[in-house]
Amino acid sequence: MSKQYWDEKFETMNETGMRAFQLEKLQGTLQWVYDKVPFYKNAFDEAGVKPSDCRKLEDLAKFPFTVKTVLRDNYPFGLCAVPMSDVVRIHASSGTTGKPITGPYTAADLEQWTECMARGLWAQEVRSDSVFQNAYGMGLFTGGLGFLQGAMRIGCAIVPSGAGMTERQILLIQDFGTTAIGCTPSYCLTIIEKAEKMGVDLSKTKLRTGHFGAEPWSIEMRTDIEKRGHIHAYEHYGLTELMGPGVSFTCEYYNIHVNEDHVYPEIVDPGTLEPVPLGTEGELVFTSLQRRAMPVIRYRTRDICTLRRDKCGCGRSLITMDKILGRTDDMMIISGVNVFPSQIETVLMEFPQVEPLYQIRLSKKGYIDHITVETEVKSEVYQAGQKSIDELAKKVSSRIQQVIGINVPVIILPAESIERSIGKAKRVIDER
Ligand code: DLL
Repeated sequence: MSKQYWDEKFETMNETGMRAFQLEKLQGTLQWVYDKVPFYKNAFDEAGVKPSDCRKLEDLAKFPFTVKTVLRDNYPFGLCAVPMSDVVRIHASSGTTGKPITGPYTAADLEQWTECMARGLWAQEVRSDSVFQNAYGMGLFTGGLGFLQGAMRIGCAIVPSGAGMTERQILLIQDFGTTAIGCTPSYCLTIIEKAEKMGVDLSKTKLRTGHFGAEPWSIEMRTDIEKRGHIHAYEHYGLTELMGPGVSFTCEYYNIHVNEDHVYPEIVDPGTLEPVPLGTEGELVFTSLQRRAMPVIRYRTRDICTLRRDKCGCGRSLITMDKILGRTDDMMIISGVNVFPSQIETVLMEFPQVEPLYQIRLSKKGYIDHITVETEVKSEVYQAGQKSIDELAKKVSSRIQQVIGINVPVIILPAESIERSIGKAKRVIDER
């Protein structure tokens, strides 16, 4: 029988032990950035704090936040704490606006990242006899190589298919006996849809698990993927600024465990920026505990989330985070109501006739912001004619009104009109 945990010591450490470990690493990291990175020295001095002021974990709240613009302003290596001779890899996030965010790693940073990835994949049934099809984008994006390293560490057979060429992905699943696939959830849906069109029954293949992440997705979408793909859908969360994927992972109970011996999480109220108690929703903030090339201190992720320290059936004591509700950047304020795309997705997915292919279009009519939801539906609805299309659109719209409290016109688009995702799906089209 194979071991239950990849790294039992840390995955099942009691809270007192974990906090002591975190404090020691945190003190070391604060001193490291203070000594090595002028930006942090200035920021700490300005805030009137010294690394030695951090005597308990709660003292971290005295230290200033780091925000994305700081990373952009210091592009490419202004926040790097080691000489280039100690850097062995540089990743970057594509970033939709402006310059990318860089992620340099020392050899030790890479090693830790690999361990975090192996830990997550192991918790998700990946073993040395697995065939892992890695359909994350390979390259500067941290997804591809992050999953490659973790799967390599476990020693499974890796199929580095990369993102795209969907028909070929399906052939590989069939011919290579893929048991596990890694990609974004929206790309998995693209693959499932293509398999259905090709008449390939995925339940007849060896595929059993999916390892999804890099974008928000609702529980309803996860259920849809599990049903249509005949797999257990696991999740990974992470960001380039911290290491990439490997920050947290789901166990068999769908709880998202944070690798809190490597990253220290906090939730702050996005308005007041004060830390909030466990169980309260807010903005997720992370401090790296062990990285050397580019640690981040109190990095505001803009991801909206809740942390919990509930007992999990898997036996891991690592703190858990809820599914990400969305990013503060993606939050729309419609008629004074805060709405995240994932909330709209949840309502859409209540309707079995609706495909998980949708877009939210924001436009301006005069001074007023206007929102419409465009979605594709199952072929039966199109075949039944315009009347049933209109009826469905009305029903979905009134359900959105009921659940979210705003009037959102729903437009049913002809089949194949929404672009299929191979990476992170673009849900919001802002024409304002
Ligand atoms: O997306 C790293 C990653 C790759 C994670 C593969 C998981 C799997 P970035 O491109 O820097 O890094 O984007 C980071 O993506 O702040 C979240 O807003 C979002 N994100 C990542 N994972 C999830 C998830 C990678 N599981 C940003 N659920 C983050 C919701 C996610 N959002």
